[in-house]
Formats: sequence, C-alpha cells, structure tokens
Amino acid sequence: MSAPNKAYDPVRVTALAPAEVQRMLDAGLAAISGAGSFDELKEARLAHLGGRSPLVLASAEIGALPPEAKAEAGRRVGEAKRLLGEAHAGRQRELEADRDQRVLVDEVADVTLPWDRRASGARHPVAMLADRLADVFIGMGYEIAEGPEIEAEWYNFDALNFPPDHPAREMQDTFFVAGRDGAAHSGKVLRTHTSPVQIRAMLSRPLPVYVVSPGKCFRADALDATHSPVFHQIEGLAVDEGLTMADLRGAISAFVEAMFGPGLRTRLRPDFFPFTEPSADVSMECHVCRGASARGGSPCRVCKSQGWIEIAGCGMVNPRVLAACGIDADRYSGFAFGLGIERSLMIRNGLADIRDTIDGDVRFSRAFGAEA
Ligand code: FA5
Repeated sequence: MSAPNKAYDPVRVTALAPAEVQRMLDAGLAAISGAGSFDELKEARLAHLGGRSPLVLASAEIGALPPEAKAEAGRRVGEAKRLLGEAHAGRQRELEADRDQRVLVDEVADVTLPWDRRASGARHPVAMLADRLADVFIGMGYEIAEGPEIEAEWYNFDALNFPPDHPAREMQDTFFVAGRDGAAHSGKVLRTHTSPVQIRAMLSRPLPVYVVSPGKCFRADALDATHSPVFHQIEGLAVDEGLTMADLRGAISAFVEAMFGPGLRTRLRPDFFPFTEPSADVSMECHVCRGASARGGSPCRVCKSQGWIEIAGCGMVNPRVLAACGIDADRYSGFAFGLGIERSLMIRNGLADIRDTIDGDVRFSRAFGAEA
C-alpha cells in the first residue's frame, strides 16, 4: 500500500477514479456472464475478484487517498465488488441449472427398454457335459486328476503298453511335437487320449486310486460329421484290492443311470486296448427307443435302429501297466474306461454333426441354456 497522500494526487488514484472502477466492473461482468463452464467462471472470478485482480489491487490504494476521498472511493469499489460477487453467484447458479438439466437428459434411464438385449455368455455344452459327467463320479467318491495336453510319448504310449510299432503311433493318427533342433520328434505328442492320466495318477497317488479325468485330446483325424482333430474324453480309473469286471460294470451302469435315467441295460463286448486286459467296448440300450427299433419297432434315428449305442472303451488295467507304475499286480487290480464327450453329447442331445460343437455359433450353445 502507498503512503497516505497529503496533497490530493490525481495520478496515484487513477485506479480508483469512477470511470476506471466502472471499466473494471464492466470487464468483470462481461467475463462472468461470458463464462461458459465452471472452469471459465473460476478463471473470471480469479481475474476480476481474486487477490491479484485490478479491482482488489485498486482497493488497496484507498488508504493512500486523502480522507475526503476515501469514503467515496471505498463505496465505489465496494459496490463494484458486490455487483461482481452477485453476478458470479448468479452465473454459478445458471451453470449448475444447465448441468442438472443436461444430466437429466444425458443420464436418463428408459425403464421400458428390454433389459436382456445384450446376450449373456453361455458355457459351452461340451464343458457343461464334461462337468456333469465328472460330477457323477465325484458323487461315487472319485477325485479329479489332470495331465498335460502336450504329453511325453512315454506316458501316452509306452507306459500304456503300446508296442513301438503300434499303428496308433503312426503319423496319420498322432500329432508329434517337432524337436527344437529341427528333429522330427521331440519325444512329445499332443495326447491322443486321456489314458496317460491313468499313469500319472498311479505314479503320484497313494493306493487305492479312484480318479476321473476330463480333458482335451488330439488326433490327426479329418474333420467330418463324427470326427474332429480336437475333441474331449473323460477317463476313469480305479485301482484297489479285489476289483473285478463286475465293479467296472457296476460303475458304468451307475454312470448310465445318472446320465440317461434308470432302467437302461449296458452291454460289454470284447475289444482290444493294449493297456487293458480284458478289454471291452461299452454300449448302452438306446435311451430313445429303448431297443424297440431293433425288435421291429419304428426306426430310430439315434441308434440307427441298432437298439444299442456304443459309449466307451473299457477294461481291467493290464498287469503290465500296473507293474510299469510300480504297483503289485498280485495284490491290486484295476479297471479303466474312456468316453468321448462330444460323441456323448451327440447321443444325449440327438446332434447329427460334431462340427456344431466347434463352429462357435452362440445360438448352438444357447440352446443348451446359459449355465454360469
Ligand atoms: C481310447 O481312446 C481309449 N483310451 C479309451 C479307453 C480308456 C479304453 C480306458 C480302455 C480303458 P478310442 O480310441 O476308442 O479309445 O476313443 C474313445 C472315444 O473317443 C471314442 O469312442 C470316441 O467317442 C472318442 N473319439 C475318438 N476319436 C475321436 C475324434 N476324432 N473325434 C471325436 N471323438 C473321438
């Protein structure tokens, strides 16, 4: 602040002259009324009413005026500040009203719009069936076991008693993983079935073993209505003292009943797998015609009027496999079974083409329900 003027000095008080105060007031009012946003209004307030604004700086000069001019200058500046303050408050209210109006329009919720327009995802029917199949066995006391999809050839073939020249090892059936140095074989394959998980379970778990293992498998099969190069199986394995084919049959019947309802007969016919002895293929009575189509009833699309549907491969664990896993085959015996999940889905839901399960068309999945 300047020292009080003894003599009235018009130069020193130019800032407080009525025309100058009026000019500052007009500039402030114009800035405030022209502010189009809260930020601009804040800027206008700081520029015209803030501590370093011309009006506030000028008011600091009032003390330097001769007494006879102080009161009048004080009133003039005070009035200008009051008017600016009022204009600021008014503009603030206008901007707030604008904003509230915009929010009402922009954020309006039309409660009449359909709430389910955005399709919710659905789990894939193959994944749902795999869980359901596993649940049936978990209910019987089995545990879930897992193994890698890129599997050592030893687990996929050797430990399962596949001889070195077994046709399943041929390039046309198996995807071999190339070696790092360009070698044709790395000793690894994309597992061709879930049976290597049997070996992993027997090597890593204490006896007795009761496990199921759902998972992805790979075969160099051409894609057609019933084959896919990538598909799923669920494997079951029980190793305990005194297990027989009757236990295997009981497990399979319980499983068929849980999946397809009571009263369907099951049938085991001799088959061959290197890792089971004896081996069998499992069929169940057709759950649609209950065998009637094969007894002269009307034709059945599901079992192709055979009356039976093949659902799995199975057998008693080959003692050589038990031995490869360090299990005393004189004391323990085991049974195992393996079932294709896509094929089971096709049987259960009357699908004609396995390709529907891999096309990724959500309309297909949705037909099975959007289970979370
Ligand atoms: C096996 O894979 C044996 N590991 C099953 C087994 C386990 C036998 C334990 C004994 C004891 P198989 O090659 O038959 O068996 O295949 C089993 C099922 O996998 C078939 O019945 C079929 O449902 C399914 N499957 C096989 N290849 C394909 C494919 N390319 N596409 C879709 N499903 C397939």
